[in-house]
Amino acid sequence: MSKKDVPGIGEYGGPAGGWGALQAVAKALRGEMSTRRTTILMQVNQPEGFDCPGCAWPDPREGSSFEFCENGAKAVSWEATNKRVTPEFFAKHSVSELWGRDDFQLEWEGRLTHPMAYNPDTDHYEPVSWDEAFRRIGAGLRALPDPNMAEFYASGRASNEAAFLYQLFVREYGTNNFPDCSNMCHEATSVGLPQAIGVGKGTVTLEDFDHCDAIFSFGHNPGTNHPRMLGTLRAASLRGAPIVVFNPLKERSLERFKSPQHALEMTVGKAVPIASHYYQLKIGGDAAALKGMMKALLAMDAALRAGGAGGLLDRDFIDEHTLGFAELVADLDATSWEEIEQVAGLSRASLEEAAGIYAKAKRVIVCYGMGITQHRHGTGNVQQLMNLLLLRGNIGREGAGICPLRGHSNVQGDRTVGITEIPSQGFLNALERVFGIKAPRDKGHGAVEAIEAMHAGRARALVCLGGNLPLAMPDPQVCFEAMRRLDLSVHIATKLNRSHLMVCKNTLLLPCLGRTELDVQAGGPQSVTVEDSMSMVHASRGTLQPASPLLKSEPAIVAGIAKATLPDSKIDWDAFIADYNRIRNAIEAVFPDFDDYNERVRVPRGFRLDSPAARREWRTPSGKAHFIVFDSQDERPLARPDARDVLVLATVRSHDQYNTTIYGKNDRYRGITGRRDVIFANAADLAERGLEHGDLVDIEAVAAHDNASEPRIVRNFVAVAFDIARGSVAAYYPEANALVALANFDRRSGTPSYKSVPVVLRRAAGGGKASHVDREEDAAA
Ligand SMILES: Nc1nc2c(c(=O)[nH]1)N[C@H]1C(S)=C(S)[C@@H](COP(=O)(O)OP(=O)(O)OC[C@H]3O[C@@H](n4cnc5c(=O)[nH]c(N)nc54)[C@H](O)[C@@H]3O)O[C@H]1N2
Ligand SMILES: Nc1nc2c(c(=O)[nH]1)N[C@H]1C(S)=C(S)[C@@H](COP(=O)(O)OP(=O)(O)OC[C@H]3O[C@@H](n4cnc5c(=O)[nH]c(N)nc54)[C@H](O)[C@@H]3O)O[C@H]1N2
Ligand SMILES: [Mo]
Repeated sequence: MSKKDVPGIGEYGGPAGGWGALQAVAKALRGEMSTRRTTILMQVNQPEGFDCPGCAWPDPREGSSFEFCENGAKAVSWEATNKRVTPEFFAKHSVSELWGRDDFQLEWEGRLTHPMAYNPDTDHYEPVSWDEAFRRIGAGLRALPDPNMAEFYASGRASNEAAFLYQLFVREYGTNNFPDCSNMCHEATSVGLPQAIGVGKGTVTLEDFDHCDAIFSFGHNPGTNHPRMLGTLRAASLRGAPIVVFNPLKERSLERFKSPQHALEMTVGKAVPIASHYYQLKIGGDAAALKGMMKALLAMDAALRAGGAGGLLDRDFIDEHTLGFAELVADLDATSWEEIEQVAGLSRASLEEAAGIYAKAKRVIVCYGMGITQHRHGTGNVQQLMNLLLLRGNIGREGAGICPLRGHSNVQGDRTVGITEIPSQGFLNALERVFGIKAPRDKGHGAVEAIEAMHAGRARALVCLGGNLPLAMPDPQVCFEAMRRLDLSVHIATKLNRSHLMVCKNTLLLPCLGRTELDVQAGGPQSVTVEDSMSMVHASRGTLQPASPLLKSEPAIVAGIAKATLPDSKIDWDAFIADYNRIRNAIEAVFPDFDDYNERVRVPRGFRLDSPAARREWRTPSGKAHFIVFDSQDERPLARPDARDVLVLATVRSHDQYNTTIYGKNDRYRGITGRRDVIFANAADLAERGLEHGDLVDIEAVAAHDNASEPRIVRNFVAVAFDIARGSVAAYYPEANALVALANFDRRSGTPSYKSVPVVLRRAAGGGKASHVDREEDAAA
């Protein structure tokens, strides 16, 4: 069957960006906002405006006055929509009825307007006053015999101010149970990098991209997930800097890009190529590929030195700044090329070629995303990237360093201000000193542990500062049940999502202001602050009239819960809410890096938090940077020993989604229209199984150590022949989450192995081909 014969599946011939992106912006806006409100797009990522609630890519220091992208426009219009979910809506629709709708339809209904409480007798959400909502939450939390029986989730949109107050309240209440979206995302970075270089964040600035001689990109899809990065990659490509991509899928935005910000390119010009080299390694092949590159480097270095020339490793840097080089060399010597080629799915010649590009470049930046972290050995993967950089001293100097592409727009800031289940003792001491509270010292729960505790009845209450926890986590079978077993669940949210429908005895839904909206408190209009992927902290101030007069800001809701839960609190919550400058002063009192916070954040574009590693100061116990050996090269998942014809599945994002938020059912750059029930596979892998493009297939997970009582199967997905490495398949998150076992995560960081699920494909029980497609539901483009 040819591609065009399957409904909703075709071929996208163009570059990333281009007119398609502009059309998509126009369409997203038409669908959601009045014309008056669309002018707010002019304020996205401007010094006087608000931070885009999309990705965490930084804003340029100067220049572009129109810093938003297609997917930023979708994120903004989705929040600034004219549609409303009112008490009348909930009176009309029971929770059971709403459960029958899909995730797209739930959020599409619009913004929440009123605090609501679930009534189990009627199966409806009913309006409550804020005071009553806070009273119920306070009573529920106080009723627990142990504060460690409550879980406090945070998604990465919350501002520094909201997140700081949240952790302050929770620690005064008495627990470090902070499952957060970082646990599912860059935790492998937060754990892996401090061991290697003493900080858990990236070390480069946006300006470094202007000076680097080569960029290596591992496992991220910028055209969809951080589109403003394409402008940066485009500039590097035009300068002639090689861009070397390691990705099992051919992602269009990594191949070529037509910038909507450049008129000539749009009208007559050609698209700019992005990748100079595109290596389609197997899913789970990164550690092997990196070991291959490093092995090749060592060989080249030895050959040069044998010939009397200086080598190509930075020996001075290695001697002065690092430990562990000899162990790394021993590990690379012990790793055979056969193994490397087999696991990576790349030839020795191509890895030597990549190593040659690396060796030739004086200054190298390595960028990476979820294709690196969401594996059984995600932490090990991150550390291999760092090893590669350390070999030539590619850190702590202009144009060189590591660049993790962070997820949510303020996920990095939330961590900085204390959302973590493993707080340092120094930080807890500071909280005690500044606020006179007694901070809990035990390690708290991360996301996997929180779900396990809820499922086992050890945790009885859950508060969610945003997000969609049970949909974002693996194993919906377990997560959904865990939610329903609680005594108290509280959701602070902008829009209705499925987690709100997993109700328990006492469930409250609290509507909050979004980034785009005016936040007026007793002391006047307030700004909040956020930190981007490159540690730049800046202010964000919304300007739109709130979606409902009843909305409260996230900091105000946290303060309301705190006052109702802790009548003897040592903290003056009302003073914090009247003027957020006071929250920032408190942050400054706890974290020395934030000195003069209120002054420095008023400068357009804000200030950069110090990164010692970027100055070659290593805050590790030894005071050195560390090469860290990963004594396998196999990050691939373990399949059940009896499983045959196993493929490795990565769950990925489409172009029309923001995590569990589905804007529409298209994935333009991958040629998909109006559907999400697809699995991308290599045509040869399909043929080997007697399948072809367009067939309906069932996908069964066959992970080892999975103790599911029922087989994990999703049914009737459409097989799509795609340019993807042999042995690798991909499907969308969250639809494919039913295949991911909660037990399969990186033991070092707790990050679920969303990108490495061993699966088998079978013709669907009923057989057949893809037929219809849900066209009416593609709200975006
Ligand atoms: N519009 C939009 N923007 C977003 C988001 C969104 O959903 N929508 N989400 C935000 C969040 S929270 C995050 S964390 C980021 C996510 O941004 P990304 O990290 O780009 O996220 P994914 O879509 O999961 O894509 C991962 C990429 O990894 C590749 N990959 C899969 N397995 C492997 C592997 O084993 N090795 C390698 N080298 N590559 C692999 C896939 O082919 C894909 O191109 O984006 C943020 N920005
Ligand atoms: N299979 C698979 N699963 C994954 C991943 C994957 O690649 N594959 N990626 C993982 C990653 S990287 C992440 S970060 C997680 C994401 O997990 P989460 O952060 O929990 O999920 P989101 O989908 O971003 O949350 C969306 C909801 O946030 C609420 N919201 C939106 N804006 C605001 C706001 O301003 N304030 C408040 N209070 N609420 C708001 C809305 O109600 C919306 O429904 O998912 C993880 N899950
Ligand atoms: Mo993320």
